[in-house]
Amino acid sequence: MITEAEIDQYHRDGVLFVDNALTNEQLQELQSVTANLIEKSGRITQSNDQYDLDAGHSATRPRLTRIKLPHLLDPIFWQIVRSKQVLDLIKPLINSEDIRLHTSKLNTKEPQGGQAVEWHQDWAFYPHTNDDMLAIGILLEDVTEDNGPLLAIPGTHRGPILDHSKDGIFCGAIDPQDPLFTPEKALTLTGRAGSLSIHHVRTLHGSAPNLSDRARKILFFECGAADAWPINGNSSTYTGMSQEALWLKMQDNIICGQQTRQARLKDTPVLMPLAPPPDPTSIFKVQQSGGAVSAFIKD
Ligand SMILES: O=C(O)CCC(=O)C(=O)O
Repeated sequence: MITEAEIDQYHRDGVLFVDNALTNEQLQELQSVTANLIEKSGRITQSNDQYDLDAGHSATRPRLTRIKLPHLLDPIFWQIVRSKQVLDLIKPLINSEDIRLHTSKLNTKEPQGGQAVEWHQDWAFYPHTNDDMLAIGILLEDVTEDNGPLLAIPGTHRGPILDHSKDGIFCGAIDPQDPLFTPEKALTLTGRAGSLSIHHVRTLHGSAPNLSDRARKILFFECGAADAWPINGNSSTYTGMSQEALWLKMQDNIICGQQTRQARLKDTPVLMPLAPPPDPTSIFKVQQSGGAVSAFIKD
């Protein structure tokens, strides 16, 4: 069960780390399903709607940056996000009984070079009518300083949304020269497999390349209060849908409680993720095609 001190810490810092959050059985099943999905990716040679391939990918040695929308690929992912272990943590943080999944992704950083994720705020990609939203990051393998841990800067969820554009194009990353960027204050979210991190949708975060000889695999569920409605023009799961498709999808994506027609409006800073980058299909493609300047790799 989450403690009052952890709830206060989340509201103060916009980030929380919970050791050993899953049971051994949950972790082992996630690891085994993930290993199968990665093996299957060996059959493809180009990124598609399930996999984002990394340089050097081959049938015998699959290298991925991401398994996309894993909750659509195997029932275990829904079981985990709806489990008591997860709901007992997120309900008090979102402060709602009605919670909807925004999206899921399983980010893999392959040994010796798995890609960096440049510093960003998730809210810059998908602003909603209110910001009672967060990302859960479940560690599927041990995460250490040298295999590309998630880094997050406490308190940034209470500040502005920094500019995530380059030459007028949304590039999904802040400028490392932004005067409001203070990487020296970042927390490094390392821990044992089965632990998880939670960061608020406005918390500034990123991660360095994987320099170790061990893969780094983190399963992310992004979710929020069901009365947070996506703002048209954002880059969300719901972009470009008919009204009917959107309404059905929102109901399908309910984690607990119900989808409401109420949209709760909160005064939050919003910068729309426009103009769109040439390839908006994943954060890696947004950052590459939008021309993001790396904070991790110096020329
Ligand atoms: O995988 C990571 O280290 C960060 C992932 C992330 O922030 C994202 O995909 O939005």
